[in-house]
Amino acid sequence: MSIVLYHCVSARSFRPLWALEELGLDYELKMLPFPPRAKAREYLQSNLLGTIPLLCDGDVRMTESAAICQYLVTRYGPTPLAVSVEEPDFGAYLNWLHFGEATLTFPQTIVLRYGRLEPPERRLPQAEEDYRRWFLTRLRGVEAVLSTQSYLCAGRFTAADISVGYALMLAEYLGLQEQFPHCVRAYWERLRQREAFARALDAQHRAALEQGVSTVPAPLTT
Ligand SMILES: N[C@@H](CCC(=O)N[C@@H](CS)C(=O)NCC(=O)O)C(=O)O
Repeated sequence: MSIVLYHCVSARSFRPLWALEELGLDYELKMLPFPPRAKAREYLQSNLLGTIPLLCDGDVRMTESAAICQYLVTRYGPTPLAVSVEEPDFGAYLNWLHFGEATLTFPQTIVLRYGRLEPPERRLPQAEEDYRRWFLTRLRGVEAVLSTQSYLCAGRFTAADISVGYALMLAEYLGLQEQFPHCVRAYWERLRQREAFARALDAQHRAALEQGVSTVPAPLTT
């Protein structure tokens, strides 16, 4: 088995895990406690940033979750999960794929860090509130598209939906789902009904138990 994914329960590495399940590929899941930088120091030898995901596929090593999804669906296609250069929605596909991480996930990491992860004396309620609003404002772009279509682009479920879907999953851990616009909430429900999504949840749970790692989702780790 040549694909190895280093993963923490429900962290950004869930994106490639979900993509692997959608593709039906064989892979090895190596579970780490969160954050690995502090709780699995030996991992720094594999990824000096200490972040997850890390995907190893032969000589290929990647550490960006959206890029790994793009790599997997392109490298192991053809699959409807990828949008090809020839399709009219190729640009929209790349835009949503990266929007999921750069625009929708980044502000949530500020909410998480300064609202929960830092010790009480270092928390910043103003930053938490500002970036919560930032995230919800950016969701308007998703709402505009989903008010007229079921998926973000190309008329079908693609890797872009995995990228944005994980941002919505994280938002749920942060208790923001009540503030999702109606069509975004319906979209998120639709995504989580997917069999591959359920398999990914199951795979991370089983692997965590087998490897003696906490099953508490990374965003809820204190
Ligand atoms: N842009 C990267 C971010 C990777 C990242 O920061 N991952 C977080 C988990 S969601 C992490 O490893 N945090 C632990 C740390 O920063 O030490 C991606 O999309 O994969």
